[in-house]
Amino acid sequence: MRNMAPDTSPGARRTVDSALSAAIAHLWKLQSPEGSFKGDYGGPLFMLPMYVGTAHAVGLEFDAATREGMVRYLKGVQNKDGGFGLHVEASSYVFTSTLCYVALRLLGVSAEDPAATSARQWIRAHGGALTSAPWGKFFLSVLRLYEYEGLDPLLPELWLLPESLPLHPSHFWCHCRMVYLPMSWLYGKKARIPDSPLLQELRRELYTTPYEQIDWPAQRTRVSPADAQVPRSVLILAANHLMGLYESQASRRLRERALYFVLDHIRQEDENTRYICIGPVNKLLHLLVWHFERPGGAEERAHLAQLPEYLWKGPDGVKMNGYNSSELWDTAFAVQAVVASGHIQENLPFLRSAFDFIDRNQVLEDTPNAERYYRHRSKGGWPFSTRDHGWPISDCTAEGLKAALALEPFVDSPLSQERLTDAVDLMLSMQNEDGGWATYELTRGPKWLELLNPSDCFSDIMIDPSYVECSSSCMQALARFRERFPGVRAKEIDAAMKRGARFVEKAQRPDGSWEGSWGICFTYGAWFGIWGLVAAGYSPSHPAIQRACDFLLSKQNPDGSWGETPESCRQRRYVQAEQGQAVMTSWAVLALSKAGRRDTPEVQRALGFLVERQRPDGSYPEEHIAGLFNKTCAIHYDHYLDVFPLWALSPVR
Ligand code: LAN
Repeated sequence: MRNMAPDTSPGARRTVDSALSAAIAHLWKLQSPEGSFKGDYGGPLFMLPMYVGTAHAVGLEFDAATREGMVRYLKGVQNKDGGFGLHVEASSYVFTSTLCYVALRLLGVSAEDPAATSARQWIRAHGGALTSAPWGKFFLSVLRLYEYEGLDPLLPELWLLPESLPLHPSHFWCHCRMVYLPMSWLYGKKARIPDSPLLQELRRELYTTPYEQIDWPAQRTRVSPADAQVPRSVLILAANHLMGLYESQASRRLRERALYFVLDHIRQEDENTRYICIGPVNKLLHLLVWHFERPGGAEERAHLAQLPEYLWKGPDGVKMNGYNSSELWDTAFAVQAVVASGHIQENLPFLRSAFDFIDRNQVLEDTPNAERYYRHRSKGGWPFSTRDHGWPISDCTAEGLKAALALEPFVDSPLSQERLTDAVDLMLSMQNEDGGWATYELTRGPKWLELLNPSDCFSDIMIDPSYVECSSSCMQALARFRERFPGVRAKEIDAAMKRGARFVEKAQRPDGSWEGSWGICFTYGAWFGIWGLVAAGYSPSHPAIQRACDFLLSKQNPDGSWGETPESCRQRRYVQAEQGQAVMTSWAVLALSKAGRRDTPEVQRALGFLVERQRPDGSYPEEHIAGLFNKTCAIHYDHYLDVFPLWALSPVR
């Protein structure tokens, strides 16, 4: 048996302490001049090819270095079988294989290039582009590489339905709503780019039958098993059939009215976000919309000006980031980690500059005509990236508030009580009836709307339900605020905390775990679950917390580490990585430490793993991807390795 007693000898302590100092020194080297942390936010493999396709559609040429960087990136993420995954660690999908193939060809790679040849072989062996998940077929239609009759209808008229119907898009999760908004405009117009010799070649390359002979309507229900992550329900099959009938005799006047309505909402989103848009996909689709609606006009030019915001140049090439940045989120965590380390005085200039970033990026007002454009209020919130982006998120608001409060004693002009209270009011306004918090808005639609998920490859995109992560962050922030301002919103906060705790307890599985939705997966969930309950006043001896610790300990590797893969989220059960991961180990350490187990041999062993893993310069070697969305798509958070081990090594209690 190994000696499990905690090693608290002076030598061992120094190791943790020196690792901590090295991690802090390394972190500040990455701070941007604005005080924030900006990083690579790649991972999904449908974004860059959509970017390239959009650029081609609007006639935007890349300089040689960018083009070469994109090709290098795409070739680097190609799977051994020739295809491309939904994300960098996934098996090949027809959706992303087709789009990446098209992107390579549009970027000037010849059809005979080995990367193109193997991708084409994989695509053709899987039925060609005809079996791609619908977003791929949609994009190909705009590029004239697929026919609109081969798509299930994306009716702009849905927006004209009575708003009281759950089917009205205003009830959808904002990301879903804002992607299908411009899609419905482009579909309603059957917009597509002019033909060209290259497109003719691509139409031959992507299909196993001659393009002219394809029975397009018959392709609507076809999807490769490689792409079909979410089986189509009877409800969506029926809905698509009905919408197909409608589309064949749609009234032109109604279509015009619907398109007018949709375009107005597109314009409002552009203005609210300074042409950044809520996410990467609707950003590209809006650019396409304006390109077709008013070629060369002011809107298209404004969109083009913000387009490079989404590009990331890394050592592996040029990719599209999954958001305009993850700056606020990363900066808020970095601040909290360093404050938890206790190394505050010697790091004041860095912390102050991070504080200024947080200060400058709080959203100070609601969007104009919020109700009309189905927007929740915004005042007081923090977004995931920057104020310009403008969409506050419950947990980003919470983490922004926590960071601002943590720095309050150390800055010259802390945030006013009024601004802090605005953040609290926003969080209170976002608590759902079930006691939990969703991402950007209140839950607006019933659960059964998920049966209408038309994407095949993303799960849980239709509504914005309560999540353990968002709920925990909000509860932690409310608890911190209550400590600081005991008399302010006291009754409301007390009630919110009780309801929040009930939600978090209910979300816990019988085995003591929480399923994470935005990080991988159960270690991420455990961190939020335990921290949320402790914020609500649960003691470490509470059975829910004990169960959570037991679950974590049952998954610890012999070397003290934890490690999961994206399969944990997709399969919704703990899937061990082949070796320990520093980020997941850190989440587990943070969870167990908050549960009063810092001094146990298990946690000490985990700290030993983190110390061992660290490079002499305080950084950590690359490891598995750790972020995720919609159960199936992983996304890379560049600074998680710089922040979470640092936080875990800190004497947090
Ligand atoms: C994000 C990024 C941030 C993330 C957190 C704040 C970390 C999370 O706690 C709440 C959800 C949120 C805001 C989130 C939701 C889904 C996003 C927007 C993304 C993962 C970034 C990209 C992704 C978006 C949906 C990608 C486009 C694809 C669709 C299926 C619409």
